[in-house]
Amino acid sequence: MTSHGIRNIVVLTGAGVSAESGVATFRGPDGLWEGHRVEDVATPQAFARDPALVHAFYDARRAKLGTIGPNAAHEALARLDCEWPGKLLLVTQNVDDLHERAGSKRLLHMHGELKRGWCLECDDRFEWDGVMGEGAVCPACATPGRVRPDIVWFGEMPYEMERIDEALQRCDLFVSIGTSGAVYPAAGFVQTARYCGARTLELNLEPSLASFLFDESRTGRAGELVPVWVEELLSGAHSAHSSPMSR
Ligand code: BJW
Repeated sequence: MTSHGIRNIVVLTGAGVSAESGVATFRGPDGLWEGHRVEDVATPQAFARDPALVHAFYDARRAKLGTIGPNAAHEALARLDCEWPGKLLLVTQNVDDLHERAGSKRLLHMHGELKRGWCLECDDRFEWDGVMGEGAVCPACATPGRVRPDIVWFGEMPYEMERIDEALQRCDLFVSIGTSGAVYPAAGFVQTARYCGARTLELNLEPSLASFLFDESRTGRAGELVPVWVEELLSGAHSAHSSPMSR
């Protein structure tokens, strides 16, 4: 066991962790893309109806990655990854690459990645940089026009659910950072972790839809809260474990 009996940690991040890097969140006041709700562009039906629109949405966001960088929250989580001696899994709902650019290694992208493509002709998945657009040619089978962003849209199964579920079942601490708790299955992770006996901590700009499910909620900017929490944890002073809490 490591500090205060915490050994296994699962961290879930959402759009709020990248907000201070200049990435728009989905459901805030700036949560629209050229007048479209995310639910209108992030579905297989939207892609079938208007592939040019959906490609434009993802091409614009992929292009933006080159103009932004990780912030203090990404860096603190990378420090935790490097220094935490127990098990750690960072599950991000984000499709940007800011966690890996900060240095996180024990990371998975449950909603896919902007910098990956998926060929609907041969089912191969591959790295993708730059514009994809409607005419993209699959690097594996050379078919044009059948490549889509490797992103998990509404109604599709998120990646690595089995691995995430196993990690949630064995974790001692579950921490949710910068997510509204509006989208399942990620919004249900806190319940799985609690049910399996983990302590639960939320770090968010404002109380989320799921705040009442957490042992402790701290409100503020991720760039400020996350480095403080990581320092507490690594120095053995983590309050979500050491202070008495009601459930
Ligand atoms: C800050 C901050 C700062 C701001 N510091 N904090 C009815 C009931 C229940 C479920 C369903 C239902 N009908 C359909 C469903 C299922 C559906 C779903 O949940 N829909 C809801 C809308 C109701 N889910 C799915 O379809 C998923 N698949 C699925 O369920 O498969 C079946 C299954 C069965 C059994 C097991 C497992 C699966 C797929 C969901 C795919 C989500 N895809 C998207 C878009 C693609 C990625 C992309 O284009 O980027 O993923 S939607 C969008 O929402 C994106 C995000 O990853 C996701 C979550 O959003 P997030 O990250 O929480 O962002 P926001 O904007 O909502 O919140 C930001 C937060 O940060 C806010 O709280 C701010 O306050 C805070 N913040 N600045 C700290 N500086």
